[in-house]
Amino acid sequence: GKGKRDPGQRFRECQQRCQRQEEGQQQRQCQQRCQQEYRREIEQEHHGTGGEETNPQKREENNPYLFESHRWMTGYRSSHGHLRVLEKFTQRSELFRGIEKFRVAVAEFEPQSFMMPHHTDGEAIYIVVRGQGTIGIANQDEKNSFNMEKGDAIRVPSGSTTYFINRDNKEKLFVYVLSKSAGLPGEVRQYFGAGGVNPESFYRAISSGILEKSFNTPRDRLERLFGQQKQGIIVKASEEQIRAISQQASSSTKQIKGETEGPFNVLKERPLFGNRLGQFIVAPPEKFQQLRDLDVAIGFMNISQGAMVIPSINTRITGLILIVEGSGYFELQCPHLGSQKQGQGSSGEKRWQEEQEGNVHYQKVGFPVNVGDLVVVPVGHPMTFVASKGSNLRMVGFGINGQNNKVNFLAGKQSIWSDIETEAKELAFNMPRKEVEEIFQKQEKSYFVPGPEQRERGEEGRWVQEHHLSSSLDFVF
Ligand SMILES: [Cu+2]
Repeated sequence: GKGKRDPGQRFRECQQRCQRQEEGQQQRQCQQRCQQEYRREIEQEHHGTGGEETNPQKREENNPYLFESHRWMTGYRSSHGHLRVLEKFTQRSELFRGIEKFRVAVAEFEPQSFMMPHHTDGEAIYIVVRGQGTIGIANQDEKNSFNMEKGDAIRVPSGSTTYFINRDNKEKLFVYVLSKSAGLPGEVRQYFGAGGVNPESFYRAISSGILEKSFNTPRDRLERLFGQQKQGIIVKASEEQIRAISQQASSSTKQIKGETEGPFNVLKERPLFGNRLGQFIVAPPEKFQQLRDLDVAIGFMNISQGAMVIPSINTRITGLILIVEGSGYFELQCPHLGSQKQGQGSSGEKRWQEEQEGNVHYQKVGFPVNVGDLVVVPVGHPMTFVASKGSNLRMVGFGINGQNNKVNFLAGKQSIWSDIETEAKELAFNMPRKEVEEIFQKQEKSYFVPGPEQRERGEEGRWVQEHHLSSSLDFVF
């Protein structure tokens, strides 16, 4: 039996067990198992213990919007870092057909490490979430390298040979990556020319006769060149090597052939909105040339502990939000899932239906969010984030369809309702004008306000408070 102790206590005991019994990588995996178990219990508690709800596949259909931290797949693992890629969005749900070309990944580098030069068959945008790195980008007749720090973003064109170093000798480097497939939708592959056995170099698959003539070098020497590397995609670099690579790099954006190249710092932008309880900073594609082709915006949001952002909608953007610090609660209202039940009965395959006449229902989808989780915030859907009592909630996101996006607030002083006539409100809510205006004018603040009190006692609230498992990416990845 499960016993009657609360899940939080079980989680802490589970973690302590890991600390006593395991070490290094295994300890981390053990802690991840504790975390998964804890989440499962919390979710079960909330949904009741109906048989269907405990089936993970079923749970995901009910909530395709959350990709928990343990779902990042380790595409490449080595002793000095990882590249973790999220599954294809359409693999999770048909609701994500609109973003099927996009993939996200997180790269983690140990201090003083080097990621092998490679290219991908997709356009990419990199954001440094933590740490200090240097990126090298090489194309025919063109070589650039740039030092990057927290908040720096850079666009890497498809096919460019790219390499990284973490030049700090203490701190890890975390990079959040968006790629857009140029070939098969949602398929983005890495091609390593560098390397040998691990990572496997594609040179090894070139016919040796062709290779010999191309390099003008005997076969046995080439076999040696492409046979030495066995340490994986991220390897340790010496202090001298780090210094040499980062000294050649420039730190700021520069003009090349009329185009700006190099990183720009999103965190230096003026907040789009904010107050002492939170800030939202955006780099829109209108302003940054490098974001224009992909039509992607980059945003950072910080919500102070216990505060929330007033429910709002994005007019054009679908957001791919990575939780980088703290924990909290996310909620959205979805008409697609609201019509799901009718859809299941008639046609087995289709899980949700097109809109039905006069039959709109909004499914509330609410769940705890934690460091390392990815949340998909679909366009047009009302949504909100609440930070837990114990920690600030920090997020970074890519906004697909970034151009001309507006955030429309659904309540508060600066809300869409302040632009709508009293008479229209009177008609809309079938309520005397005095009363309706009184309600709409009651909230004197905008954007960020103190979060709900009942979360200390109430149902969902319990998540928000207790779900403070880990506060840094380090723990999760
Ligand atoms: Cu929906």
